[in-house]
Amino acid sequence: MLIQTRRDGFIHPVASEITPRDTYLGRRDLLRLMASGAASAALASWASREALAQVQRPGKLAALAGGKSAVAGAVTMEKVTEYKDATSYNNFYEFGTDKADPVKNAHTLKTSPWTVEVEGLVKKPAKYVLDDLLKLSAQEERIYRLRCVEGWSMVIPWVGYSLSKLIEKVEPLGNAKFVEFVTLADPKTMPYVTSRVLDWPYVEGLRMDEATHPLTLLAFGMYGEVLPNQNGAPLRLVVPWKYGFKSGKSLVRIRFTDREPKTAWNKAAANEYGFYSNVNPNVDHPRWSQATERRIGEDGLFAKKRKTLMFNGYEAQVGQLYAGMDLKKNY
Ligand SMILES: Nc1nc2c(c(=O)[nH]1)N[C@H]1C(S)=C(S)[C@@H](COP(=O)(O)O)O[C@H]1N2
Ligand SMILES: [Mo]
Repeated sequence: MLIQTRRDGFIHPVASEITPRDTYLGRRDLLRLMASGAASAALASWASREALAQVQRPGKLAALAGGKSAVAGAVTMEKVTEYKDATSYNNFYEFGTDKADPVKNAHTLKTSPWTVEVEGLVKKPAKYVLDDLLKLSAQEERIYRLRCVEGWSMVIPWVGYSLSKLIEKVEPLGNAKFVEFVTLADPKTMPYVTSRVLDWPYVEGLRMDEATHPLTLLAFGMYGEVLPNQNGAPLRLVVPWKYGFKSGKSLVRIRFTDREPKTAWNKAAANEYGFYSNVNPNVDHPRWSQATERRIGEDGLFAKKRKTLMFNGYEAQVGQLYAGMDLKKNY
């Protein structure tokens, strides 16, 4: 995600958001560049990522049923991204705006006790403790691509169950049209929620049919283990056909509403981040193309970019949700 801040009425790109070099240079390329002295800053950042990438793994997920998903399209045969890459190159602005910040800083997040409030236009509002949510439905593994609007992607074996299982349980009212997802904003454990980069808490939203689509995953783990803090522990959303930012991390409130929720990125830059945010190679971000993507782990200087697929490759499953909509207007 690229952020902009408003000062004196002007919009400035934030310097740290210019893609750090370690994200597009492979290690060998860096070593070569280092000989020229040009890459010391990038190398420092790479080295700290490498060191921290010996991440302590949080351990087994007790509730994991173990089976692969039966939901159509939920398992890809593509090569899975390495664990160390998926857990050390993150966007989680509550812990800093650099990709290497969350793995360094998110250890302060306290994931227990944890409750999630489900409220708004539902017959059965409820406050769930994490254990009850974990047990609400059988968990399964789904291997989804996650593509960031910044132009990189990963393939991750997530663990969880369809959000629709929780939605069925609380019985939305007929006038519920949207679901708002509110994430934790705790200044004591999240160093950046005192900054002004976003209007905290980080909020996301889906239309009701998107939220109840079987591919929309409430995730508690990845790689067969508990979610690492930097990836959104103890629970997050994964909406595989939308840009990564629609997949809110560390959820604390799920609210059913009749109005389109005001989402964090839309509030920050409405012309750049619309409500829908479907992965769409035909609609450029105002400042760069969305036609291709770089797969994390394949990021050598000369690595070929991949063509971005409509709806991130999930068109067969979700295309009909947008039939008749102008996807240039509803970006
Ligand atoms: N609470 C919260 N959720 C968030 C974000 C964030 O900054 N805060 N970043 C989003 C963005 S821009 C992306 S690309 C994905 C990244 O998920 P990952 O770090 O597990 O790859 O998380 C999304 N969810
Ligand atoms: Mo993102």
